[in-house]
Amino acid sequence: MTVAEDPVKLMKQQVGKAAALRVQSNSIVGLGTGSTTAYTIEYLGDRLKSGDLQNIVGIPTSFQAEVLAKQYGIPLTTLDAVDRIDIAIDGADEVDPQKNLIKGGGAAHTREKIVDYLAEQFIVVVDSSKIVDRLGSSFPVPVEVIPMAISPVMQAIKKLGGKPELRMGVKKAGPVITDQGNMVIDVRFDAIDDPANLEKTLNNIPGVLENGIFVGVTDLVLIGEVKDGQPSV
Ligand code: ABF
Repeated sequence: MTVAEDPVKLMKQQVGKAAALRVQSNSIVGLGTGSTTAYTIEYLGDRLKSGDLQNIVGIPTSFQAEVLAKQYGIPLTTLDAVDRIDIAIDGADEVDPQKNLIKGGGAAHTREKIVDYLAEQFIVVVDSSKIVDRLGSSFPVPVEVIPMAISPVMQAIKKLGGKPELRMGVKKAGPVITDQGNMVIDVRFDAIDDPANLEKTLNNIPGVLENGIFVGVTDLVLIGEVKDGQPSV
């Protein structure tokens, strides 16, 4: 008996593959984090193996992306060794009509923002559930915070009208720790009318390293969806 493939998984594979097909040989590629971008990384490895793609190097946006890239045979480099990033491909948690994003569900938004903003072309790969009319509708804003500043940062966020919650690990055994050794506060806002201003305001709070609001940086959004049980991009 054949087991039907999960349509959501198939859709993530399709949209991740569609992004990978946009990478040209001799490129420096920002490698994003998350389950959708994982398929992009896998397919870039397949293209290298088949000879369809030559001579690319990746800049990972997280330890997870680094491990996947090594697993699929993508050579890696660092920002010290390159003078440009040709294309970055990454996931997102929310995308608004202006292509502004909330990212950071994977607690990787600090390195993602560095790489994604440097890229000549930044492509976002999402499933249709991530598309919103206004940021903050369904996903909180992740804020990476230096551990010693958790309490004052939470107080400052409450004064802004946010509802902060320290992100705990899978079994709530303790807080999530980022690749930088910091913690993440997830902040719900009733309405984010000016994401550009909120991004700056949050990052100006002493103790905040970076938040997951990405404004005016996305060049292309590839949206996967499942129609009649079939994935499409
Ligand atoms: C990462 O990908 C995060 O910024 C974002 O939260 C996540 C989305 O992951 P998925 O593709 O698994 O939905 O870039």
